[in-house]
This record gives sequence, C-alpha cells and structure tokens, in this order.
Amino acid sequence: MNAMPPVDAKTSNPAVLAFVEEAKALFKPDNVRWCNGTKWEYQEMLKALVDGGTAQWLNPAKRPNSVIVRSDPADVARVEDQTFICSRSKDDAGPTNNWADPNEMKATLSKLYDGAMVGRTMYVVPYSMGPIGSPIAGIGVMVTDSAYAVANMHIMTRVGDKVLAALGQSSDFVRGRHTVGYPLSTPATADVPWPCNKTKYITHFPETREIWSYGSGYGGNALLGKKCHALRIASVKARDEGWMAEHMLILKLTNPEGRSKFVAAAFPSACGKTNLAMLVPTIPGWKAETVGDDICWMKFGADGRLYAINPETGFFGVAPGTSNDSNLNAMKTLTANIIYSNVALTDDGDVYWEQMGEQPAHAIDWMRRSWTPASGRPSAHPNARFTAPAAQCPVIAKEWEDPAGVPIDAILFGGRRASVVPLVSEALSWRHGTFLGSIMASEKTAAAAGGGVGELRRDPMAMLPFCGYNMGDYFQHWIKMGEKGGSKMPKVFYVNWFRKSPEGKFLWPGYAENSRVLKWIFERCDGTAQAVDTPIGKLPADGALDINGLNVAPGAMGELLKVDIAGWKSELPSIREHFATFGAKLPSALSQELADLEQRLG
Ligand code: OXD
Ligand code: MN
Repeated sequence: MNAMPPVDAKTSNPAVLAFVEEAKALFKPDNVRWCNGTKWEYQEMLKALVDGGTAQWLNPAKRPNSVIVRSDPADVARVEDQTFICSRSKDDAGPTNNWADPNEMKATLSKLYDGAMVGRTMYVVPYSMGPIGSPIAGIGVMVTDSAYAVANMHIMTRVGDKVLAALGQSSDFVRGRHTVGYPLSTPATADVPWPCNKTKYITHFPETREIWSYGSGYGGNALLGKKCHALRIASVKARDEGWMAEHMLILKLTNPEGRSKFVAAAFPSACGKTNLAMLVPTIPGWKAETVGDDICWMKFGADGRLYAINPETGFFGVAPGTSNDSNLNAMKTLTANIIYSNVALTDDGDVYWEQMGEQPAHAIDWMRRSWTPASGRPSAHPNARFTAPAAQCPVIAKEWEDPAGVPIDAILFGGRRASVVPLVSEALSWRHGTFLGSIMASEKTAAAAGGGVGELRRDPMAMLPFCGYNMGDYFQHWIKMGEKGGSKMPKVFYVNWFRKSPEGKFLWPGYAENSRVLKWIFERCDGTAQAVDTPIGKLPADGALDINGLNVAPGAMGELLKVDIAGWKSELPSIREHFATFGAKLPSALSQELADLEQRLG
C-alpha cells in the first residue's frame, strides 16, 4: 500500500513530537499521518487495506462492515523465540525471558529500521490502555507503517486526539516503534498483500518504557498495546509503582438476590479464557457479564481493595473452536464490524473456521486455496483471529469502562490437568494463592505437544511469555502486594475444568456448567458456602457445590473433588525443579509454602 495523505500533529507535547521526529528520521517514510481515532479514519484504513489487496469485504448481508485478511503464511503468530527483554542487567530479564543488551539491540534494530518505511506512510497512533483519564489507565504512542495494525488498534484500544489531550505535556507514555520491514524502495517496488520480513524482532526496553518491533504484522507482534505494552512493559511499571498488570479476564457475577462480585482469572492459552469471560450460567437466577477477556490492571483504591480495569476495548480472540455451543455471546459479538484474520471464506462471502458449526461444502481456505471438507486439512489457521469491539458483546457489564475500575473479590488460577488437581480449591491465604499461581501448569495437548502429550508446562500466573522482568521478582511483587493489602486482598482459587477419568473421559462438562463452581466461589467470598480444610487447600464441603440438575457420571464428583495425596507427592520433585530455575530470586515465602505443603501431605 503506497503512502497516504499526511495529517498533522494535534499536540505541542515536546516529548511526543521529538519521539515522532526521531522515528521519521530513522524510518524515512514518504509522509506522516497522525491518527485522530475517528470512525471515519477506521473506515479509511479498511478501504486502504481492501484497495491494497490485504483485505476483502465480506458479504454485507452476512457480516456488515467486516473484512477478511489473510497474512503471509510465515507471519501467523507471536514469535516467542524472537521476543526479547532488553533490560540493562541480564538478571532483570530472568530465566524465563530471552535477553539482549539494550544498546546492542538498538544498534541492530536501528540498522534494520533505517529507511524501512520508504514509500510508505508512518502512522502515529496515540492510544490509551484503559478509560481515558482513569487513574489505572496508561498511555502509549506507537508509530507503524501498517494500516492493518492501525485498524486493529482502533478496535482494541482508545485511539486519537482525545488521548493526546489527556496526555497533555506529560512525558509519561510508552514509546512503540513498529515496522513490517518491507520498504517500497523505488517507485517500481511492488507492494504485496501482506508485507513482512523473514527477520523478526519483538523487543522491549522496560527501563525506558519502549517497544521496538520489526518484521511482523500479526497479532501481538504488531498491536503493541496488547502483550508488549499492557503486559511486558506494564508489569515492570506495576512493580515499580505498586500495582498489578496481569494476564487475566474479568467477570462480573450476580446472584439471584441481585448482588454482584467481580472475579479475575488467569489461564494459559487453550484453556477457554474467552469462553469463561462470556459464559451463560446454567444455574437459575445467576447472571455473568464480561468486563474483559485477556488483560487486567489492578490498583489499590482508597478503601484498600484492589480495583481492576480492562485496558482494552476489543477482543482479539482465537476463532477456531468458537461456536454457538462453546461461546454463544462471542458469536453474537461477531456479527458486524469485525476484522477476521486467517479464517476461511465461504462461497457466499461469509467466514468459516473449524468447529464453528455446519461445514460449508466449499470455501477458500486461509491460504487462498480451494477447500472442501474432504481436503484433509483445516480451512482456517489454528491461530486465526477475530478482532471485535467489546461494546458489541451482548453481556458486556455496564461497569466495563468505569474509570474507577471494579473491586476484585476473587482471583482464579487454572490449567488443563487430567489428574492430580481437583475441580476447585480455595487457597489458604494470599501467600498460598501466590504459591498456587507460581506452580500453575497445563498439560500439552495433542495439537501442541508433538511427542510430549501430557507433559506439564509450568506457566506461572499465565505470564510465562508476558512477564517483562525476572519472574522471581514478579513472585516477590505478588507477596508484597499481599502484605500491603492484608485482609482486603481477593481470595484466591485454583480451578481445573479438565480432569479426566482413568479411561480418558472428561469428568466435568465445563463451559456453562462452570457457573456452578463460580457460584461456590461467590458464596465463599460472601462467607456463606461451606469448605473443608485439606492439605492442598479448602475444598467444597459435601453438598456445598450446587450440582442440582447436572448430569455427571456416578462417582465423578468424588473423583473431581478428591485430594490426591499420592499425586501431589509425586509432583513435588517437578515443583522443586521449577523453583530451582529462579535461584536466589525465589522468594523465601514460596520455598516456605512448598515446605508447608510437603509437611501437610505427610
Ligand atoms: C493471546 C495469548 O493471544 O494469550 O491472548 O496468546
Ligand atoms: Mn492472552
């Protein structure tokens, strides 16, 4: 796509202007366009993407104002092996991150950046993570040569002049540089539908709050507000300033008496986070509403409780597996104004992906090839996405944009565990909850695991790919937050929807039925539901979990709520091994928790 007409700055903020001037000198774009965040601008981006061959309009009778985009097959996901935390000291990046020296990384990238936007427009995208003016929100300014990134940022964040107005003359903003790395070096250089570069770098400079991204146009590599800013950079800022930036959904639960509680929940990918964020309870009289589906920023309020905002304004969800059965509210959100990436295109101009519903007899797959159910390959890429405005979700909570945030009553951790971990347990304390989060794990699924199906992948607080500093220090930050918040901290729970019978059958129906577990959690926070103390935490007392009308196999509930002493004992060596990776950075509170667990197991 060639350069677009320039649009001038709407700010006199010297730090913003200097940042943009410096980027312009380095990238050498044909012109610069300051994004104002209007609907008209969003439409212009879509039109440019369609005119340039990146996107195609879907049938407006089926999906009004929506497009399908197919990326380069070599640019379909976050690139974790090329993601770096460039703190001054390697120790600050810790054992779970790739590290590079900040000066060396900037030298490498400056060479790649030099002239990388020749022939293109450099868009300047001022964005706010969180409601503008909220004391919990944060601002970023991103430059990019990707209209696709701009359009997605419009959906996922608050963009434009209002953000610059809120920033005023402050220099407290995250500086994001992004290029697809495909300059149109001579007027004759032809553009391609999905420009990118086989060299890719996603780099973070936590001390100077900068993100430098090169070579990819897809997802978290290019939408810098999401994982790069709202998690990797924000986690460092949160540690420095005494708050929390977490990879969590936020859910509002209302009981039949009309009282509400807010729950935040962290799960590794492929555990149904977006589904839980939008679930429809099966228990009569209960209501669940969505505040966020991926990221949660929490600060202490004047009353000493933790208040959370969803820093985003959209859902960047995985399409395959989303259906009326798995997530009806997501499907209702997806009816109009959506950017679909790497899904299949049906012959009547609609979208399709695996497990969406009835298969079309024919479609064009995500690689633009003819596809039929007999093709023997998926029609959509497994990481195909929808970018959807959160405001379109039929169960969006009325508080979702409240600048004050919502008070969090409970934090849930979970993973995909066929054995050992019960359906639900409540942590004995904040410190024990931190321990449970720190040992969180999922079994690799057949699709992801290659040879190692069933192998445990520890993903502490679901932050493994997203923590911008040493994870040992991150655990310590959790402990410190607990010390500060004391009895006002949320209760912590550990859930596991994926427990299986010895024959390999899921014991728990999951999805909407998870509302039964949420009900127990709600009532524990209220002090009304009964629990029993066990060596691994507090479990629902006999009859405390509402299974009225639920059809589970005989004996299944016993198995789901079993305290598997032998299983936990046999897991201790792997927990010790996991903790050893953090060396001296492992908080003594967590070694103590491990010792306490061992002792309780007997
Ligand atoms: C996501 C992820 O895309 O966690 O949200 O990978
Ligand atoms: Mn996520």
